Amino acid sequence: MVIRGGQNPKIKQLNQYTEDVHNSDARITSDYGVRNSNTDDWLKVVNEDKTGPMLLEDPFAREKIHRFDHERIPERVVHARGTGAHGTFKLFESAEDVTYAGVLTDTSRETPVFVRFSTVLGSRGSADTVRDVRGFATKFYTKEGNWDIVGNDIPVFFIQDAMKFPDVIHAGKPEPHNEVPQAQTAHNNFWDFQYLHSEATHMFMWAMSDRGIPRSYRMMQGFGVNTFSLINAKGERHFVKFIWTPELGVHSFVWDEALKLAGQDPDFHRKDLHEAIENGAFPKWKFGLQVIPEDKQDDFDFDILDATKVWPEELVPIRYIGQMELNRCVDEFFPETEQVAFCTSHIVPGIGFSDDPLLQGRNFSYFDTQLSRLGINWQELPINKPVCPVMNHHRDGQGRHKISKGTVNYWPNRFEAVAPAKPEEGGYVDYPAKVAGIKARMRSKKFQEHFNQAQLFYNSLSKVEKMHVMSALSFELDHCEDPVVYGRLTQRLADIDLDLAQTIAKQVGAPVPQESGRPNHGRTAKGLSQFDYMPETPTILSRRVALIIADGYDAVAYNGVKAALSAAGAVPFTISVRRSPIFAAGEDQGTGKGQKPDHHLEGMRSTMFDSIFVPGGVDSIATLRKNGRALHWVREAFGHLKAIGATGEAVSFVKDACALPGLSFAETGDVVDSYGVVTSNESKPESFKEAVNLVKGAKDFV
Ligand code: HDE
Repeated sequence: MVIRGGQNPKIKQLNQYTEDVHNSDARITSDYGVRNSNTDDWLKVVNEDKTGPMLLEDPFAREKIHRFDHERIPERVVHARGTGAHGTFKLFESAEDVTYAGVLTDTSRETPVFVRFSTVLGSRGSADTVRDVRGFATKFYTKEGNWDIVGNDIPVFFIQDAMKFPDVIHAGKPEPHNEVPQAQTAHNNFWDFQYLHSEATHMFMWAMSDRGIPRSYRMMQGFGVNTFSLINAKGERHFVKFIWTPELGVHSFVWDEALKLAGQDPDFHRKDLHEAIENGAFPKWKFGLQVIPEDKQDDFDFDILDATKVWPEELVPIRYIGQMELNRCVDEFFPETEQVAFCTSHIVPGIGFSDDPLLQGRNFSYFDTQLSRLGINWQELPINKPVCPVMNHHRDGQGRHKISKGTVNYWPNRFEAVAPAKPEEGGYVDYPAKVAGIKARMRSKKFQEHFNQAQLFYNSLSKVEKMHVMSALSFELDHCEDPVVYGRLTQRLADIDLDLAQTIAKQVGAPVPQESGRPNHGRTAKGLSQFDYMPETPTILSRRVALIIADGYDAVAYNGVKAALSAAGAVPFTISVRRSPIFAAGEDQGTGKGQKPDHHLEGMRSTMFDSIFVPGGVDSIATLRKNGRALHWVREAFGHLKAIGATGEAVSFVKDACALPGLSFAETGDVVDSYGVVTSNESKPESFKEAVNLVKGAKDFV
């Protein structure tokens, strides 16, 4: 059953524009309403053979072709590939000490939201699982107007000043001469730029970490990145950063999985979000604030307006005050996910900007880009329309929907019609910040320091995360043919950590740096490693587990594990050699119903699942042993550090498939946990529970 969650005011508003194609007795009409009796043949002058020239006068044919010719709008210049969902935001603690924004103070409210997740560099048809930063853009439809947090899954950015944005994006996008590569940072121009802009060092370390290849949009953090401000009822200002932390914990792929999935299932993340929501496993994020009072803004060794820096949690703790749940998929992709338009400049009373030079530029850019994507009346499109009243003297422009009745369209007017709101009526009041200075193209002194936090980030990673950064950098630089590019970048790594630089230099064939550019300060901070964001209680919720069987499988083990998985909220899939029914040991193939698998072994790959389980059964295992793809499934899952369960005859099958010298699984019938593999020679209920617990063990999902 499809669960349609979230009957909030925004959904009710959208329903006015929604028509149900399936439950309608309507007939096809032209766009001007005339019923159409033939949608397949263009009007022609025909001879006896029923052939002849087509007539341009045919309004139905021309309308159909014209509509088709104009279906495409420009894709987003960045973040073109994405997917979205509706949900609600609920506050559990009022932040009235720092803001008077209703959405952050009224704990009785449920604010409708729309979230769009995205990659950055790829075009609209590119793969989901590429190494890239992920966009995490949220539109809150508040009672005081729309508020957008247009964030990423990484808390810092490549550049400090918005004027550099076209350069960083040109350098990352496909190269101009051959439009290669698609959705990749692994090329000369990207790394050339990174070296030439030392301010990008911190961010590229994040992008090369596991954060660049999230397991799911549901398992990543979101950061507003820029510094905004909050104003409270007393008129005091605090600087603020916004943070989303997922209830499921922060998890990633290993690179080999991500690479393979990009070909095997380019829509993996899109489908993952959709399936979870349709199955009722609504993803949730805690919403947090990091707040700095105005008079403390100079207390740090970094500039709090510099978007290439984090505010370490030890210095500025995160205060979680709310929760967002995504509970409804879109009805149609284009009018909702493609036409949704975010603007950093969309803020509501009680929230303000800061002088963060990246934010100031973004405030200009987002509105501007919507003009070329959607036209001047883009805020009237259903998905962008606020749920509160919108009234003003703006008029006309392409695609205007609204009809404003009356004789005046300016203010002031003799009727005093549609007047500005007073502050007590909720009118937006700008914070009276003092500004003085000279006109100059400059950045503050603290903006010049670019390496402290790159070191802090690297130092704070676990050993395995550091290894992943190393292999990511070696992969990327191996794809750069220009020795100037990989040689220079390797030198840059010595500004972070000498061991890192030397390892990469050897790997990619660059001159090996002998000295650190600057000694590693050795400091660490919490909240940077993904291990700091394991779920509070390990959970298997919404994880995909493949049960691999063939004819003659052990039904007790199969049914036991399947039931245990479903009970724990995981999603079991049965995979076999064919998709027609499979018969259990002892089941009569003539009279038995068999078990219809969800997929066959060739249709899917182990990469599409979080864990696999192989029940025993003499004949089943004999068949799987002879099946190269089945062996590959198990071996590949093992290589990707996934939890594997096996019972009975499957124990030795799994052991042989993994074929690693020195790896010993218990042959005694006891349950063991060895390299993430749980086996039992008997199909005992404890082993099913153990298998489920192992899958839950968050360590196996890092
Ligand atoms: Fe964006 N960015 N950006 N960006 N950005 C766009 O706006 C831009 C930046 C982010 O799902 C564009 O509507 C400039 C930081 C997301 O629709 C464009 C600068 C962060 C999305 C644009 C930045 C982001 C965009 C393209 C440097 C993380 C997708 C289409 C000053 C905090 C939103 C569009 C969606 C999209 C400009 C930097 C996140 C061109 C000039 C930093 C999640 O306006």
